[in-house]
Amino acid sequence: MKYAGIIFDLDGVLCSTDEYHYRAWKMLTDRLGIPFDRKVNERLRGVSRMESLEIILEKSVQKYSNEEKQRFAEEKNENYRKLLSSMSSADLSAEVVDTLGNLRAQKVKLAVGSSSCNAPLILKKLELDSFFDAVVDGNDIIHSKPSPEVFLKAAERLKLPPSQCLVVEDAEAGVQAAAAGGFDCAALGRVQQPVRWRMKTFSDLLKL
Ligand code: B16
Ligand code: MG
Repeated sequence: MKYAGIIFDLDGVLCSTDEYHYRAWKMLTDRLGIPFDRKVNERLRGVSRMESLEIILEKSVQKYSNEEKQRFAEEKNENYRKLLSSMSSADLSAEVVDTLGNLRAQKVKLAVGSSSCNAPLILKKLELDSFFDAVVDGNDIIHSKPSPEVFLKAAERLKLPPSQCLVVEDAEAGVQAAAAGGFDCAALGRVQQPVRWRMKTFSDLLKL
């Protein structure tokens, strides 16, 4: 492993909560009669809750007040947390568990860099809450991805410069954030932008 530290995105990288985000927004948009599909959902990856709502409302004929938007964001989050309620360590794939264990054995410092305010709850459910050397999430930052803030804070907590850390992402916003912070990035999934590494599967990290 050529990197001293790895900063993992959470939703869509360590676990499949990206699907729950989609379903939670879909419940809200169906109720409001706003068109919402997986194509729009791709734009929400890595983006904060309120910014996600603004993207969704681009397709709304009706205009809403800030108070209404606040309530919609809360409703989506309630939907999301209900979907998270049955989550457990069984939702972590064996591949992720084995790969994290292997990296830890190689003494690579490991962090989470997520835009989600629900990251502490998810890590607890996955029984990963005391596994990482650092966790930076939506509660710790002012600017969501594509700002590099979340990754810069994670690197700082690992006591490593960005040049020695790899960011692992599934989102265009996350890849942009990594580049803006001076990090190499490994991308999972349908990311279109150029990245240093393209992963087919999580354990590809062990080939770097
Ligand atoms: P919450 P990540 C991001 O997490 C999700 O990709 C994005 O879809 C979501 O809107 C954002 O967290 C905020 O999440 O509503 O739980 O605070 O991919 O950066 O781990
Ligand atoms: Mg993600």
